[in-house]
Amino acid sequence: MKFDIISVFPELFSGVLDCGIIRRARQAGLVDVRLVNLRDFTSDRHRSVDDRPYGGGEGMVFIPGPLFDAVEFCRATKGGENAKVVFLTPQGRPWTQNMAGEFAVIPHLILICGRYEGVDQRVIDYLVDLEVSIGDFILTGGEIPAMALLDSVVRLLPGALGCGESAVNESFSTGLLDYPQYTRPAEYRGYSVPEVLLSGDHAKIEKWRKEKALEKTKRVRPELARIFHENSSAPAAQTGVNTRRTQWGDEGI
Ligand code: 4FV
Repeated sequence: MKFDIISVFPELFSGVLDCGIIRRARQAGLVDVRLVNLRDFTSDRHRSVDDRPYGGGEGMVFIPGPLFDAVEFCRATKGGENAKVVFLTPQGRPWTQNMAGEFAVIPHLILICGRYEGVDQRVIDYLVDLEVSIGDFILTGGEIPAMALLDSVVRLLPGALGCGESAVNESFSTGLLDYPQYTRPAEYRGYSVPEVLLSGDHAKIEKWRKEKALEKTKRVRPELARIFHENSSAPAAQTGVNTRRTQWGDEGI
């Protein structure tokens, strides 16, 4: 899989690319990430990438030229003619685990990281395939959202997660938040691990984990619990909406 990341601060990505699972996936050739400096596509001696908004108002806006040239460069140099262009913006579609799964099969992604008030609308209308948001809050730039997208996709690439890690049965892939995790020591400062987890009775452990996951989901994300309930109670044919069976089967809540 290929990523081109267009940014005025490509140096921000070094830490993310040179550590942990992403570093390993790059070394294993599972993913190829190229950082593209937007200023390399400017034409004036000030290497300007932004200008004042038409119609007045605060702040600055990315001008279209350098972005169009940078995307065409990415498309031209890596056989990326069918690359998908993604703009990270609070006005985008909320990023989800399902989308990470969908993106993990796209051969080539070009990510545009905005700054300031955003980009000229003609970039969005004529260059961008999808606008994506990582949440209803405002950051200083699109770089951190791009890192979140990259990280959540790369870890789903076959072979990216080592033996100790699994992308199956994790939060959101089951439709629920995760159940509580415990490890040694069984007693810490008087705080003990739930007996059931030390019982070795896997059916009882499975049941306890389901209850805990549901309990947490109902408390923290009631809307997810409602969807989980609808999905697991209504027969597949009737719902027709992501009727994937959860890991807990469908004996309902
Ligand atoms: C953002 C988000 C985000 C908005 C102004 C960059 C900033 C600045 N991107 N999900 N939330 N972007 O806050 O994706 O240009």
